[in-house]
Amino acid sequence: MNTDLKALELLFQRPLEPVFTTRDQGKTVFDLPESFYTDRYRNNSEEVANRFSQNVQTRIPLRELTSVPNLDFAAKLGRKHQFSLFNSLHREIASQLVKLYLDAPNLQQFVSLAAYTKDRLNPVLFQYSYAVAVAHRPDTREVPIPNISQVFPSNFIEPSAFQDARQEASVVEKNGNRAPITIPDNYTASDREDEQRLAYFREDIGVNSHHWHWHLVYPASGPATVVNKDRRGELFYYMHHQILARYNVERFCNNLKRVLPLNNLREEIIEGYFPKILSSVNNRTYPARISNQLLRDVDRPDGSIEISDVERWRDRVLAAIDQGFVEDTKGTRIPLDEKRGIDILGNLVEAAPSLSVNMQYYGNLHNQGHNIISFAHDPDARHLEDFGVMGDVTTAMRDPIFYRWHGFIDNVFNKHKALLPVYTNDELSFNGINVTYVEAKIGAGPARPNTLLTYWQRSTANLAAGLDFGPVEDDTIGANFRHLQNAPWTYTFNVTNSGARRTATCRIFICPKTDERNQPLRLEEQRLMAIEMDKFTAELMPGENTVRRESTQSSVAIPFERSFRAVGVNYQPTAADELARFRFCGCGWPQHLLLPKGKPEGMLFDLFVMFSDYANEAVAQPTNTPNDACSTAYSFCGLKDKLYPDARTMGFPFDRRLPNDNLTDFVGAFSNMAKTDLTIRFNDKLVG
Ligand code: CUO
Repeated sequence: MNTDLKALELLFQRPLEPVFTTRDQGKTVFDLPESFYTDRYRNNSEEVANRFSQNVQTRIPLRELTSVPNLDFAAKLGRKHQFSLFNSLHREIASQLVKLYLDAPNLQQFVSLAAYTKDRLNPVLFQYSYAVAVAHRPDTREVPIPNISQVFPSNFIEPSAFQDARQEASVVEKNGNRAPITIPDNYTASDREDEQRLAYFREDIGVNSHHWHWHLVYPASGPATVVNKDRRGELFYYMHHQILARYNVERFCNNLKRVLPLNNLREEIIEGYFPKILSSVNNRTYPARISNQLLRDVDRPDGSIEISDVERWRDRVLAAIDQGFVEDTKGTRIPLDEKRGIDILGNLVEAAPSLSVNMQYYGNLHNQGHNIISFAHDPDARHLEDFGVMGDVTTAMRDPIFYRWHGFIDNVFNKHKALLPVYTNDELSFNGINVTYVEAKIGAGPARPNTLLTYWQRSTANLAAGLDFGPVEDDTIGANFRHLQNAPWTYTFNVTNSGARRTATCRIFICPKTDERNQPLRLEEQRLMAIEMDKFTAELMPGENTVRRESTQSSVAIPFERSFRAVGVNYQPTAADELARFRFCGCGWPQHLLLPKGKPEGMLFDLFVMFSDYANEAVAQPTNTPNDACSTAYSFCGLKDKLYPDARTMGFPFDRRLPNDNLTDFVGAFSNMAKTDLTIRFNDKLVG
């Protein structure tokens, strides 16, 4: 790897330490031009440089900047302030910064610019904007972007465990055998709090880093090349819709009823949440929200929001949905039709300023909801408290209120979808294709078909990239934590093709059959909680076909190693294809949560499969470069630098109303579909 690319990689390490400190386990240091030192160190830059040069093996010289940027635009966000992508001011600052990085004329200047700006900006703002730039510059494709949990581990780890890490790091010599630190299983609440039953899902490190990664791949603000991606508004709807479907099903598994969408911002919020994690920038705990908190207007130095604003935007968006069109700034009506309607709505509801058809009128609904909720504990800043976890994409999914707010947002989208025509037979069928058998079975042995297993597992992930304290010059501090796991399985489908060879898209979903009280669900309820498990193309030869697919190949999930990739040069493969795989790979649902937990006594689901005609669904890509090796979780994350690979609307066929009342009739009416009962059994033991 050339030294510029290596320099970029090293700039992700030790986010809170000055740029002149050593990186790469003390082996590497940057040779900085005098002008790069901030005022604090400028007078003794030589001494500082010497101090960090001992035992160094590699020095990476950085060039002078051809033009020194004016960073005044970022001055409003102090170095010790929390940074939030939901805050319009912060987002605007990040957007300018991303533009600055993308505009750097060449790789050397980009490296210098990043190194120069790093210590002059809020560290989270820097890491975010820098990661967006690295992900989008054509000359930085080989640079792996570390997982956010590795850059800012304190946002993910219970602080007492964090303290253990400091101790372990200072006591045990580097390269000695440091014990992994253990994150306790249930640390945010006791079982008096019903919502605690879902803590394993909400506080999962993989879930939260997926969410952060998704918003990194699909930022709402910034240069058009970064923001204006194919179907990003629709994907905003769909990725969050699937999170809600999964969360609701997960609630059934734990005998809790569906999420109550937060339709009324004037009602007390029943759910309290005490996050017990530390802010990375100022070492304070994220503020808590007590139970039965009332939301109030926010009036703070960096922005005001009135609840009535949010209500007005909500009513306008809902009215537009009822009317079937939105109006742009010139008053032109844009229909919310079957294909583009959801994409327009996604960008308008989120809202992405440059993509919303009329931000002035439809406002900033989703983001400002996050903000009002995140300041519930101190809406006018009289206690000088920062935002709670809802204010940050890194941490929002930990809080039960996330799902109530996004439940409301999802309902808005679902209202639009429910007004579209029912799918017709033509749209749903695939003539000549008959699915005769469906099975999901664990492993190759004699396991019982259609019974899948979940259990607890403890794993260790390396979170050392962000441990920038004390004398650590090592990168081997592991965090050991418990998470749900599933036993891998194989799908088998038998398909008869009575015509010529066809290419099909195979779509696999699981739908809950009953609610938390064991009452059967109607198809209209089931379809809104249908969990996408996989989607892939299959060749169907004339006659009998057997289609097999492994659960680990899923188009929604990424493997554990990718959710928790170790970073740093030691881990980096050298072969080109391996290196490609190592790139920006963190977006994707964690494989260990691919399957809902189920119940100890077994919980019944419908396993649904549909083969549809790929000829109607194929997307012609503008270039025929092969897919990026990381583009495997394309259902949720799209393909890197390409168009979304399925021309159907996301969630097809469950995104719209269906012609039947129950799933059995629906599947019975179409030979290209089939279903079977699937049992998910949860073994309440720690395995492996
Ligand atoms: Cu992902 Cu609200 O959009 O958190």
